[in-house]
Amino acid sequence: MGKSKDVQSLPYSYAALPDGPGSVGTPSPRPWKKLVFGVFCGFLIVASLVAFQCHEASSSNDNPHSPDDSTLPETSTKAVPSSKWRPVSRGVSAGVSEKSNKRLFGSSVRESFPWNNSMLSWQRTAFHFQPEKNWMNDPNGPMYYKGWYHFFYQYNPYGAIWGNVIVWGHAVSKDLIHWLHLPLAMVNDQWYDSRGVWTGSATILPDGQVIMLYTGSTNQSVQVQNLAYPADPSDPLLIEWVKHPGNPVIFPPPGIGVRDFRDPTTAWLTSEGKWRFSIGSKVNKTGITLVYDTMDFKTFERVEGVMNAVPGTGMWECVDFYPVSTKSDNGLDTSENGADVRHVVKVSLDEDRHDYYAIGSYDEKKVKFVADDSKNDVGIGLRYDYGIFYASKTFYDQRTQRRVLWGWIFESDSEVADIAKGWASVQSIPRTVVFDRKTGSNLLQWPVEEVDKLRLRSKEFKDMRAEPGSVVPLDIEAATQLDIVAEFEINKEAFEKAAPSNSSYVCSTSGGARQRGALGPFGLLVLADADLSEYTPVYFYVTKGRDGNLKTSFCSDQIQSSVANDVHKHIYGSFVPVLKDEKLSVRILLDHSIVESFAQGGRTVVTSRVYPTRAIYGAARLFLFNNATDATVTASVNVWQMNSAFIRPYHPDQSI
Ligand code: DQQ
Repeated sequence: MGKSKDVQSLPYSYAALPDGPGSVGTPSPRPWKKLVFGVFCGFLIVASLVAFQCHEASSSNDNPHSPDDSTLPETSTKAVPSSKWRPVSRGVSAGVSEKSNKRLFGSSVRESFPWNNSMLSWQRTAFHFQPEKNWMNDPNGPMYYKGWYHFFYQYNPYGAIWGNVIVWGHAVSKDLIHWLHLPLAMVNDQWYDSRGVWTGSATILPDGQVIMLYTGSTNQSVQVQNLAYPADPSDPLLIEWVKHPGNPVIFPPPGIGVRDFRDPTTAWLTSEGKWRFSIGSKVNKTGITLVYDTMDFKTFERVEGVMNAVPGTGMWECVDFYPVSTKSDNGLDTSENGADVRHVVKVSLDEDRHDYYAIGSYDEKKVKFVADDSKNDVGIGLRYDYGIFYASKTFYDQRTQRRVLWGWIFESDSEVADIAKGWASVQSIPRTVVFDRKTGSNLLQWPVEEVDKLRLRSKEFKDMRAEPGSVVPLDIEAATQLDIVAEFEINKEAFEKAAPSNSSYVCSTSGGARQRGALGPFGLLVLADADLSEYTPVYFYVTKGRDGNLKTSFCSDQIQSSVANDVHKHIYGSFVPVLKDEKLSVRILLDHSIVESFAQGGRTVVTSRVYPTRAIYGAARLFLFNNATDATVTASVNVWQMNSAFIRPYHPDQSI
């Protein structure tokens, strides 16, 4: 019927490439349905909330489209602004960027929230990878070997903070979801890694041999590169590791700071048969990739110059370099090159703890990477994730011909709370990474398909209509372990009526989900309690430019996520490309304190950590919301309850 059809002819800001699937086929129109009972209930809630808002509405409303009668209430405890937090100096003094949570300072926030055991226990995730206890950070050396996925990670065996010492934890899985914890793979038992067995990558040679290259922080805190091998390559679990007797194999070269030389990549083959890899560094404020060649992983030759450099970006940690296919969604082995291949360089910026990537060309002869779009060069443009996601690493999964991405999701609560709960950090759901053949300018990330095996019962809410300023409860049995897939459409009249504007919408600074505009925000409230004293909106916000084109932002707002005063409360997000004829779509993996959200098939991803105190266990609820002033939103939402994954220690006598 009318409204869905209207949506198809809207002036999108992004045009599909001529042969892109975005330009063929049209979404089948959905008939408008009568209001469901839930919507009616929603209006009742809205009515009460609007009344509530009379007292609570923010007075700092400077958006001409935004009356201060937001549907969404403000929690009674104000968020502590980021300026009230200062870093803990532990990482920096050890020659690496700040790894721990910032600490609150200022007298007004000295007293932390009275967290109790039940609140803290609830935060532990059910299907994201975590060690049994203590601190974890970067993913290291992921690979598929003899029928097992191997995952290594930076780990403090002595506590829930970065420091003491960092060694390599190790776990294996048949499906990237259920994990067996193995003994530590490598500990700091040599002078060249006594201050830390830091990040590294695996390379599988054509004969099946595994080479692990990693950074050691020496007894003098010099960053050197080392080799390790499986002690018994016939053991599919690779339980024992030996360090190369000739370690360290590479020292910081002249002109490079001894604490600015870390995290070797997986090696790739050149056409001359040499193995090549990169190590991140910086010169003054310019982030750089140093390159080394080797024939035999015994002697190494520094390639003059750098593969790429971007001024002003600072130290590049955890560089990743890999090819993507422009013709297929299959992943490519790291050594692939040639026609229909683009290359990706990813860096983890020490300065702001975000992972940035660029797509471009790699010239093997000149040993140079050039980004396709210099404005979106590495470190200044696209990010994997606009929330919390750092020190990531991909590997080529030869079992399924896909490239899989892991990222470290750190905490955004206080270190005191981490110590109380006995653990800190989770890993992202492993994500497949492919080149977006529709836009031609970004990657797509998507949870590996094995995640779907955790789906239990589902409940579908079709064609839910959310009027401007409404909150609609989605009646599900429980709301803490969910896989949510939702699509949204806005009525065409609202687009036409919306006043064009030059002002841009920026998730982090435009007021969050309570700030109303003509065409947004709308989306879902996750981890909400029935009274909406706590809630986390994951939402779209559409604006109309002076050229008449629409621009869409995708955001996740932590401001009202918890009444606790000692957790970070940011608004994350970014622009998301929406092609002609595409509906707005999102998939959210909600797993206790982690909310991982993928918009438009994974073009823009936002991961956040959330620490509610009331919207937990059976009290957690899910709502559809539309806080736009003019747009009417039609949403279809499918919600699966998610099973817990088995993530437990391996016992040597168990059969595998
Ligand atoms: N983490 C490791 C370093 C790396 C950093 C130390 C990134 O090798 O640069 O734990 O988070």
